[in-house]
Amino acid sequence: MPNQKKVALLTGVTGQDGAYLVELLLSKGYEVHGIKRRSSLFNTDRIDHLYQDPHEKDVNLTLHYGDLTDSTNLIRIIQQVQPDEIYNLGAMSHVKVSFDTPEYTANADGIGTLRILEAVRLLGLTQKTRIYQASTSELYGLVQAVPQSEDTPFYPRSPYAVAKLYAYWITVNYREAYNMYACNGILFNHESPLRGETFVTRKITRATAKIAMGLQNKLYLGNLDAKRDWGHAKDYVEAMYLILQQDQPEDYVIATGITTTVRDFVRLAFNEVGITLEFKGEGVAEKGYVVSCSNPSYNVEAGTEIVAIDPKYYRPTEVELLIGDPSKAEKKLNWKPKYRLNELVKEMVAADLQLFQKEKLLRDSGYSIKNQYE
Ligand code: NDP
Ligand code: GDR
Repeated sequence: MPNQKKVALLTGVTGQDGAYLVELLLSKGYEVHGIKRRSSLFNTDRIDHLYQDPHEKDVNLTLHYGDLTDSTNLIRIIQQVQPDEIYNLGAMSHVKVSFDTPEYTANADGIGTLRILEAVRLLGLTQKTRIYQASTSELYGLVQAVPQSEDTPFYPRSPYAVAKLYAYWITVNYREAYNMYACNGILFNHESPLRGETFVTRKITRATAKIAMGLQNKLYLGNLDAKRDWGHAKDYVEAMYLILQQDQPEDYVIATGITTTVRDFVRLAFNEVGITLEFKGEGVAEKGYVVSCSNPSYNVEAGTEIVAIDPKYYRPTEVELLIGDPSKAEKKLNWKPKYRLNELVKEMVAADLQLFQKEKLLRDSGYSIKNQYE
């Protein structure tokens, strides 16, 4: 019997979106291949629950070592896997860090996308393999118009966004030049309990849990005025899948259409543990004080300063306002986000409270615990 299963190849399989997308594709009966980087520590935490022993029969998830900066490696894997669909999620995805590593970011996020497209072309797979490119609302950068749609001009504001701009256009160019099914999903910020710890939402929900449990004193943040259109990663990987199932390859904005400040995200998170916060002062001097704590098990006293600004988290050039217009996706993909922001925050805080139970037990039993701040 020939293998009827669709075959998908993911870069960035160990990241937040990779984990949710693998789960979705396995549930749809795909054979899934993922590219992971070699690292000195295990880096498959987010997908370990989906891991299958390669010695077993009917294995549907296979991991390959690789890197977006290595074309020969990509060509070999794509040749071996012969994917029906490639989801290019791999990237140096932290905007602030891209100012520290601009050349590497350009290589992995920009040229890495070219390497995937070229590999598919060189291997003669242009009519077989569909390609999803993880484009981003960071492309809009300095506000030109709101809400931002597929027609809004781009004005990138970081080495990350500039690299992703190249990736966006090379994807469009290969679609037009070689008649490839290659699409950009222009995704606005999406979060989850699996979100990397140094992105602002997860940094906030982790700190909320740790402060409530007495494991941390203060949360240091940068620009509290930035506004983001935050959705749930689970909803957004559905959109990625749908983008590759259409008759025609097109680019889509994926967003909720609602924007919120970082400051309000902080308030929402602390509300989850019964702490009401008030912000005093402006800019660098701005501080968040506990007004009241209604949860006796946490006992965080009124008047305590638990949020403060550290200018080291400011970016040389900031993206102040993002709010997406998802109407094309709603109409053509029949996609709508299922999660609201308050549900997302609730899920993230609950997961982090759970995560730090072990740490609290250890601390309460006299063991010293390591702190990881960012
Ligand atoms: P993560 O940072 O969680 O994951 C990034 C993934 O890329 C990780 O698996 C990482 O591997 C891998 N990676 C990094 N560098 C390389 C490289 N040189 N070669 C191969 N793999 C590499 O990001 P998300 O899951 O949140 O995002 C997925 C994609 O979507 C990214 O491209 C991101 O830029 C983009 N995006 C994300 C949005 C969001 O809000 N989450 C919004 C719009 C776009 P490792 O685990 O080893 O570090
Ligand atoms: P972003 O996400 O840059 O939008 O990129 P991030 O969560 O890092 O920042 C969002 C906003 O919060 C402000 N901010 C802080 N950010 C971080 N990380 N840490 C802080 O302490 C802090 N204080 C305030 C930032 O200045 C910013 O305005 C994410 C990534 O997933 C990208 O890969 C993706 O393309 C975009 O979302 C859409």
